[in-house]
Amino acid sequence: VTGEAALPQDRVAALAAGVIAGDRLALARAITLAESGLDADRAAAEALLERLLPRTGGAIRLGISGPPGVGKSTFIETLGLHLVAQGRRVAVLAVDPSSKISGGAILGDKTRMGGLALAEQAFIRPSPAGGAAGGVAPRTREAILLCEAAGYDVVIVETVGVGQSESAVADMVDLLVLLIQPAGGDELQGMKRGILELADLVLVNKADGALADAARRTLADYRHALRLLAPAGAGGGPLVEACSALTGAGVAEAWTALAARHAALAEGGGLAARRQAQARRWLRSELELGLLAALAADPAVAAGLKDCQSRILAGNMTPPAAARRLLAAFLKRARAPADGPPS
Ligand SMILES: Nc1nc2c(ncn2[C@@H]2O[C@H](COP(=O)(O)OP(=O)(O)O)[C@@H](O)[C@H]2O)c(=O)[nH]1
Ligand SMILES: [Mg+2]
Repeated sequence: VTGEAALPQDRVAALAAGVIAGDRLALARAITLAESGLDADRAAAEALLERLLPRTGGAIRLGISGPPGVGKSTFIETLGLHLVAQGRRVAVLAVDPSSKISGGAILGDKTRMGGLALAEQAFIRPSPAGGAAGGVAPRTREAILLCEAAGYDVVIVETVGVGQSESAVADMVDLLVLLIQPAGGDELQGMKRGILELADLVLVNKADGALADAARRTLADYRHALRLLAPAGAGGGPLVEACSALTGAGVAEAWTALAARHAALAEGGGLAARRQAQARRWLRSELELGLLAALAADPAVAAGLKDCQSRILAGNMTPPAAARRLLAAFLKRARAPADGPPS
């Protein structure tokens, strides 16, 4: 018996049935369960995911990244409505970097995806980033799987371009779209090469009205720069296109290009390889997180930490020596389960 707080097996089964039936409320509950920090919820979430796993993997997983204000949410609204009109079912996981409370950005996104939010075949889920590295919620990978089990065939993850967010989101999606602003060439200088190399599609957004000319120039600049980075025929760097999320111009074309890339990846075996590599890194990162949490919760480590810190500050001990001592205390306890409480 594993504690009374755990979600009973029949409730997990009911939740799984709701998700499979495409019930959006059940899906929302399942994601909440996956995001919960409670141990009992974690066990239930894992039981739920285990049931649903055979039904996952069928979606095109799309990451949308770019700096705040570039038009990510507007783009997702326009693209999402286009996809829904084609009969697709679209799930959006919008990671809000700013709000752990019910902050304004989520509200802003809701209004910017107002049309999509009303669509029967769409599901929009804002998630607080919760201080996770890269502005991606820690359980976003599980949320993607849950959306797939619920029958969504396109899952879009919106994230904000702050530091490592591109690599974090690139590691959980099939294709990454990087939105950029129409701007002068000096902006390009500051753009990290690594970010461009992660992207499958670089989209100059806001190619409309007064910004149309600037967008054309930016498009040419990026195409030129990327040709230098990834010479033609060398496995292909990202495509570079322009669009207007506001007017919709170029959005359907962007989707056509993305879908073609996805199909080519799937046919050539690249998609399976990419997802397997992601799963391996996911396992390692879960191990690291679990180990760090166990370390932080360990009373022997906690007891030794203060002492070590003051020795380091007093100049009597080096950080590596302190870390080794604390780890030794931790591992000693871990190897002697009889000392600890029964698990
Ligand atoms: N002119 C123009 N404005 C846009 C376009 N896309 C988004 N915007 C505006 O840019 C602002 C930020 O958009 P939003 O989608 O919230 O950006 P996000 O922070 O990247 O999600 C809003 O005022 C949008 O109306 C576009 O294609 N053209
Ligand atoms: Mg947004």
